[in-house]
Amino acid sequence: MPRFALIRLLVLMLLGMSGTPAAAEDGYDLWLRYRTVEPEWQQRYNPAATAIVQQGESPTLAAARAELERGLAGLLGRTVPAAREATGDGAIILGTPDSSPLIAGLDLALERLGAGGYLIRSVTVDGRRATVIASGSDIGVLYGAFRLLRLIQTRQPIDRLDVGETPRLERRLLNHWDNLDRSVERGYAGLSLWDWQKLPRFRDPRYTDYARANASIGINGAVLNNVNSNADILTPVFLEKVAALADIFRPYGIRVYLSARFNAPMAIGGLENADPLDPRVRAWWRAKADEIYRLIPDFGGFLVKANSEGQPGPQDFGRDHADGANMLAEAVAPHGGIVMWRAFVYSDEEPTDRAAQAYDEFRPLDGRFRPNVIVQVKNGPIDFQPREPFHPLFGAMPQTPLMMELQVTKEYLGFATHLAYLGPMWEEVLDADTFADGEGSTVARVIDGSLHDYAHTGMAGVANIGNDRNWSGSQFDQANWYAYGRLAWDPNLSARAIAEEWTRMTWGNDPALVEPIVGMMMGSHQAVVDYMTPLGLHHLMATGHHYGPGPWVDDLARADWNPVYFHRADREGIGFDRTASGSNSVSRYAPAVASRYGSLERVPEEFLLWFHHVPWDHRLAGGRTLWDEMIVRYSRGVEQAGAMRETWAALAPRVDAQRHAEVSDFLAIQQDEARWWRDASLAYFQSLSRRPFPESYAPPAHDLDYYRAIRTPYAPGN
Ligand code: GCV
Repeated sequence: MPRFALIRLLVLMLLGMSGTPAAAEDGYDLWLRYRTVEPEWQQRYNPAATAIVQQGESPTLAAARAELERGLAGLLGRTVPAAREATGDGAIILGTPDSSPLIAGLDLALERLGAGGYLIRSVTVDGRRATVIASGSDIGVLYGAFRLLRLIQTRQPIDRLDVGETPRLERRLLNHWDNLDRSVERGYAGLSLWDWQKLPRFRDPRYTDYARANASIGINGAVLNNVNSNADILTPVFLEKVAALADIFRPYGIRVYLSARFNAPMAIGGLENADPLDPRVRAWWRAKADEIYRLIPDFGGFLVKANSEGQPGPQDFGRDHADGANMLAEAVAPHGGIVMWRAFVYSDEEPTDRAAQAYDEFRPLDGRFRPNVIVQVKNGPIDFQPREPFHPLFGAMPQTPLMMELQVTKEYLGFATHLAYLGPMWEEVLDADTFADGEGSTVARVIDGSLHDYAHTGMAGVANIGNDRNWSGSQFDQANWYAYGRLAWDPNLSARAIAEEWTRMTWGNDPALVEPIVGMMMGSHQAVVDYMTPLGLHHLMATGHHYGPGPWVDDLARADWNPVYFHRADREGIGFDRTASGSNSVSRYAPAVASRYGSLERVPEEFLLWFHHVPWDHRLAGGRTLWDEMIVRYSRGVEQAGAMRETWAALAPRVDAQRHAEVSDFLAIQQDEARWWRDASLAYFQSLSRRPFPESYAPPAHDLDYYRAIRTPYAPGN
């Protein structure tokens, strides 16, 4: 019997003796479960939560009060009444100085908190002990309410509080790649949440829960439709639906944005061209912006994918990205809107390495964008691969605000069934030093604006949300939504601290639960890298849907769509030479970074094959040959997947049955697919390296033809 099965059996026997675990849950409540705290904590919290005192009224303050009522009722197991005045000890007083005389009287110096910032402090009001949640803005109060609840959810004391926080980034957005027919590009969690057919009349209560979840982590904007966009979203019929969603999200501080199709003036406007310098085209966009703002006064602005993967753009009319972005920026500027112009571009006419193309196209445009344009750059230079070095544009555009785009949905990391917590991957890129302005010029400092004094700052996360009951397609993918929001609030947070916070709120506070779950999460990203693309390999997946391995693929129309283009394996070695002897895309980094990445001796091993073509027998720092090291890493990834399964099996007594079973099944899928990735990849690479497997490492279960013949045409998300 395999070890995990044995553990599971033992656990079930144990359960038989000790009763059943907590009631079934399906994950709908996310990290806002508000399950009742243990009696000793109830006793500690009770005196500090006797009433919820709110003076003044607004939809956002009402949302804050409602969340406190709901959260405290669940956590403390009793109703905490709402009141207008604090009449005894233990009131929670929330509001702004403008709306609450009580808060105005406390003289809290809230001016120093920036937009959305809040203060939670234990105070005495007229001799009575109270906790104040105060902010200069209603939305700050809502963020503070969620924070107080989080303190209780994670079992922190709340009797002597002095917590102040302000989001470090201005725009903290989700990008939904949702189509108007409710399919979701790279979505693994069911259909789009937006039920366009029934909007605007039917306002699904789930929209409010979506807004609550986002507000709880500080997300303040949502781009509702796919960047591969359909111009119909800009027609009056759809704008009414968009306005309905905007109305629902507004109390939660979430503004809506839309992906604009660049040739919309032709597609829905009857114009003959979409040239950004044509006065009729400019007038069309201005009128369209006016129409949108009449319906949605706080509309955030446009996101644009242009001249990339077949999308129309200014280059179709002989213009450049700045011309295109500035035209849209001009249209939304009078209303306070912004344009997020994506730098994910690569051209089929361009013979240079894809890793250099965005840099080569955008860097010369630095300083040419209007002030309300932000250029949106993916974390790495290729395309959300399991691991990429940071994008060389970070640090290279001091006069243009850059925001970072992360992919929360796991297109290249095992869809929703593989457990891969992405916090460590994002932390790695945020901590990377661009050396743009000497040592310490981290990517985090580029995007929080402190390095180049940007007028706008932001982060975008490609959402992993759909209409599955558990929202994200799996219980653990909720952690990626959560971690994304927390890092967008503060890019300096640690991935481990976020994992712990999320675990406590999502699974429970028992250390016997928290430690193993956080341990699994923290090792999970490296495990996926190991069994899919170790040592800097990238873009090895099957075509189209990107499900499963396809390192042998060499027949696609464009060279740089083929895995063989990226790994360049042959009889001699493997890897993409991006140094001066190859594509030289390493030269796009600042000299200190370029010299490190460009040196075979000094390049970090995790990026070895990203930057270098290396002979199979090259010895790595640990003493193994490259070929042997690849086998060790691929195998290590599979072992780690198995270890996660065992860890999880042992947690059965401490986790509700439904969620436990779902995660167990998914981990089994992950282990099988990890083996598939390892075996298929190594069978293929061995056909080129012609080297044996080191002793004690099993060869692939099947021959190469077997893996090459696997077809999965109906894999989701395509
Ligand atoms: C929305 C990758 C994905 C595409 C996606 C594109 C992008 O190529 O596979 O589905 O398109 O990135 O970010 O624009």
